[in-house]
Amino acid sequence: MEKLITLEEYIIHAQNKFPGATGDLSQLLRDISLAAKIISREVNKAGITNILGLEGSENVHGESVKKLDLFANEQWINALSRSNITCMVISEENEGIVRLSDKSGKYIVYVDPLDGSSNIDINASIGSIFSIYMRKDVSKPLSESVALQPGTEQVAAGYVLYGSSTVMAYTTGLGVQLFTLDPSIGEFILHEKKVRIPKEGNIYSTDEGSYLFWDEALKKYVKYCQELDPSTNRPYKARYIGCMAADLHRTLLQGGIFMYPDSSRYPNGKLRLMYECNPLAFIIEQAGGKATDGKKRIMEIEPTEIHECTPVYIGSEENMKKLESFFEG
Ligand code: AHM
Ligand code: MG
Repeated sequence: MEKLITLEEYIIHAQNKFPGATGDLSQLLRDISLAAKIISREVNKAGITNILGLEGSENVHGESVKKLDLFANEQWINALSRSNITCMVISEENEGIVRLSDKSGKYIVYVDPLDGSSNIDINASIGSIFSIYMRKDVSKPLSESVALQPGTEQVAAGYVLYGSSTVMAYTTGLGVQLFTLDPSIGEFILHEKKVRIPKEGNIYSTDEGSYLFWDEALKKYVKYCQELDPSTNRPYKARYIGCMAADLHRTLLQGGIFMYPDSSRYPNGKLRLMYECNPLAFIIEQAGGKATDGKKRIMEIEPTEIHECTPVYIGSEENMKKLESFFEG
């Protein structure tokens, strides 16, 4: 029988390859996995404990907040406060930065604690997305500007998907590792090392109901995806879960393209640069794919606000090249 490797074991093994490593990032990833396990447990029993449903308040973007969003946010902040290595957290659910008790912590963590929250009430997949940066200058007081770094500076990033099973994918810049939670023993078990996204896929993923609001080039590209041409595997399939972490997990494993464009309805797109697009761009690039805002690499965007939105096109190399050829005209 093949030996099972837990996330804990894998992290220690990876850390041992770097003789000078302090172990702080390893500890941070362990803390994150604790938040993931607690949220996973709660997501699974959400229906029974009546935790589902609207909380009644609105988040900083004017969207209604559900109970599970608040619970997940709390779990993330608690987990990140455990080890005194994170100085601040920026969460989709908090308008400003959240300063943690140890102001000397060397990491800054961005998180979308419960991505795809409109899926909560229908028992469809939801996720958490995280992105970790170094605090560059410890002498500077903690502020939004300290947290604003381009995605290329990410030290690690990943997501947890609460689907038919709970999976966690992360990267520290050395490929993407994928783990599956075995709830019977409460451990994430290594599922795949150095995951590679297929070079090309035949799935496109976008909210096509917004077609009328799109630019002509995107309309033409989506029509291209729907044309009949067996030599290029077309027509593609359309798949859209409405949870970016879930749509990206499928894209990572099966290839294809995910798009949340700018449009006359959302001039800057709807998805958040710092805790949705950058971390998932890091994952997809590490797996051999590409991520852009239609013009430039997502991870090279210089952020100006912690909650800013960006259009995003992300997926397999060949699908992205094709899309770009439509955008270039
Ligand atoms: P959320 O983080 O508030 O749940 O919103 C982000 C989600 C993404 O996961 C998903 O890709 C997108 O919103 C779906 O938006 P839409 O309903 O406009 O298609
Ligand atoms: Mg989200």
